[in-house]
Amino acid sequence: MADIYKKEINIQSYDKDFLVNLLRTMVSIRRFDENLIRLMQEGKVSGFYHSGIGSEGLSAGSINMLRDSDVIFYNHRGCNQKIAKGVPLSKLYGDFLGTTHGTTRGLGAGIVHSADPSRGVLGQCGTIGSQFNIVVGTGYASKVKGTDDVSVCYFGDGAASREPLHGSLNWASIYKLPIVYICENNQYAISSHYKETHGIREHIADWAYGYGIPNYVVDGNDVLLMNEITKEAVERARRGEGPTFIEAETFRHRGHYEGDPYDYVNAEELKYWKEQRDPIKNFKRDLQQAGIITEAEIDNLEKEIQDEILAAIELAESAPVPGRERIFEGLFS
Ligand SMILES: Cc1ncc(C[n+]2csc(CCOP(=O)(O)OP(=O)(O)O)c2C)c(N)n1
Repeated sequence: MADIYKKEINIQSYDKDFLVNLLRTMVSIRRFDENLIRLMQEGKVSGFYHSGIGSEGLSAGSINMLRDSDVIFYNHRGCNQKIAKGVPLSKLYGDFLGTTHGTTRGLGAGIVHSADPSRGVLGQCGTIGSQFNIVVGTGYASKVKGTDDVSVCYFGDGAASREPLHGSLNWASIYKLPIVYICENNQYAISSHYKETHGIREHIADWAYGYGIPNYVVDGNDVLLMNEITKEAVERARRGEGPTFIEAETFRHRGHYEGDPYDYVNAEELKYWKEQRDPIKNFKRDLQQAGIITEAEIDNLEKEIQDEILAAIELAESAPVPGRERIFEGLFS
């Protein structure tokens, strides 16, 4: 059975800049998302969008220790992860607006195809769970090249019900690959609760136990706890000791996609996660209670981030859409 990860967190033992940076990342992620939804409502962005509001702590806490040469495979709710890995906000907006400012320079990226190899963001696949196969390749490449680069693979509870997870865990275990598996368990895959669709004993992380991989369940909305567990897993991978499986518990504040009525979720439960378990609200409270940051400093940070976002949107929007000469770009004859 998976271990429930617990650690005494003394907020005073962290450096103030480190803590404020975590808060900055979380707030940037949320404001990015809210402003993107606004652009959708204004008719400027079309297609499906899977909002990551509610799980900012999970992404911010598990990426800040990574280097550019460490690779992440984000999931379809993964703007959170791309922002935490340092992909510029304007480039992500460019991907949604379809302009040449985007990471794919307007070739139709949306949420699942943006890529920024210089920061270890290699892109994604349309079918959920495809990253389980690819991460074995990047993990193996680190081993063959003799680097200590780590690959971090994000996926939802729904994706975890797909069979490629098992092949991936088996290989990662046999070859002691430097991979950190992070299951973002927000409990639902579209409208199915994970307990209805998984043959697990209790936790999804229990599966990794069967492959001899250290496995933990953690409160993914506690950014510092998330940071501690991932740091341990990343250090372990860098030392050549192999993969770790982290199941991070969270909840999405919005429906599966923008437009989903979200009526399959109990209203009281949703209210509880929004009011009691919001990662940003709770972290702000902890920082203030510990005397690390004042309300005025938080207000300034919020304003700075909103200005940054508006400037990013303007930059992305003012770029042109790609011309038809790009249509064959990237195709082989
Ligand atoms: C192989 C495959 N099956 C189904 C889909 C359609 N689909 C996209 S997201 C999704 C639910 C994923 O749930 P989960 O992994 O729990 O992530 P969450 O949306 O809850 O964050 C499904 C069924 C897909 N993209 N690929």
